[in-house]
Amino acid sequence: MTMATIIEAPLVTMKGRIDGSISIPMMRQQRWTGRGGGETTTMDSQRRSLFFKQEMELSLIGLQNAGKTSLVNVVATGGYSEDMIPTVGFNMKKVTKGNVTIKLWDLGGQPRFRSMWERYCRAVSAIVYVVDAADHDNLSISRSELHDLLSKPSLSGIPLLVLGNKIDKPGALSKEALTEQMGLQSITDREVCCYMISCKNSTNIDSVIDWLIKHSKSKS
Ligand SMILES: Nc1nc2c(ncn2[C@@H]2O[C@H](COP(=O)(O)OP(=O)(O)OP(=O)(O)O)[C@@H](O)[C@H]2O)c(=O)[nH]1
Ligand SMILES: [Mg+2]
Repeated sequence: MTMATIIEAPLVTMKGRIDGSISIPMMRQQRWTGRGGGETTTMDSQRRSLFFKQEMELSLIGLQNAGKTSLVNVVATGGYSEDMIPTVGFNMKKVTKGNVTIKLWDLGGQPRFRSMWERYCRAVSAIVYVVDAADHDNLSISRSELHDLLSKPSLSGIPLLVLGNKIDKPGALSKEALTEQMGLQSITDREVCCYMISCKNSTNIDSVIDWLIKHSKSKS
């Protein structure tokens, strides 16, 4: 897997976000002007697209222990650890893949943080919902939290990527079973995609990255 650039943003506070003082654009494009002043006028559209920097924002949500922070780490650096600290509030990381910069809001999944999920999903290009596919006991809670979130009018139409994580574990659900138990077929008001992944073994992480890049480009 290619290495990525990570930029931490410790100055973004939860208070600042909640009171609206930090605005989050859905997508920004920055034109590369080249060294010579006249170069952009002679580029054909295909060449010019190579020099556009694209940026997208995503929110990662799902119950605690699903593997959201592990996913951020594996996408950003390929690194994986068993020894993770539960996310308190949220973390933000920027990951650059080619000419696409992805701003990832990694939200805490404990019950006390779930009420803020909606606020962090409002302006994103896609919602990534992570499920522990081997944790049968918590699937129905995960399903109802997902459907509650998607019922918010502010989030209508935002594409959804559901990731069944931990498929390295014995007893992990198949994609068909996860799709059924999470009620994904009943979601008809937006694009929905599902991959089964393992952060531990890096299974299908490249497919996830491809999906994310594709969705940043389709919005440009
Ligand atoms: N077996 C296995 N364990 C995993 C996998 N991904 C994550 N884990 C483990 O699951 C635990 C929780 O991972 P986190 O990434 O902290 O989960 P989280 O969703 O960020 O949790 P919160 O921050 O509390 O919402 C850690 O012990 C990880 O090592 C995986 O693919 N396979
Ligand atoms: Mg976390």
